[in-house]
Amino acid sequence: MKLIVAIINNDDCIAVTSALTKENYSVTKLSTTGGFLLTGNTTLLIGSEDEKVEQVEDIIQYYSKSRKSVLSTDNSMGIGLQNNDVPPEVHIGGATVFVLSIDRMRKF
Ligand code: 2BA
Repeated sequence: MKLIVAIINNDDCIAVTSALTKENYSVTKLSTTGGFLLTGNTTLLIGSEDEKVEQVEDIIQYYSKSRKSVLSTDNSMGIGLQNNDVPPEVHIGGATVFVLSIDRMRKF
């Protein structure tokens, strides 16, 4: 059993979750914030059998698009934006996916 933790762009959330639920995966959606840009993103939790992890990753990859984000110099934004060494544009990957081994999953 694995727990897949996928950080995706808010704009891809509907497409990714729709595709996963269509394939009968259970998904929990968390509203999260990236620590660097301090802008909203979406974190999905997906419990999956080991042999289905690859299919879940393929779906996430297919529906997640990489983007460029222009950095604001507004000091009210994240601490990362106040660093003069930071380039004016950052590449945001389509999705960042962690796969964790789970001892067991139980539902009561
Ligand atoms: P943020 O932390 O807001 O990062 C947005 C983008 O800014 C990153 O895209 C990366 O291109 C750039 N970036 C992040 N930290 C940086 C730094 N210290 N210096 C220069 N540029 C930096 P992605 O790598 O595609 O990450 C997108 C989002 O995924 C991140 O949003 C964060 O919420 C999450 N994430 C990515 N890697 C992670 C990790 N190793 N652990 C936890 N969360 C991660």
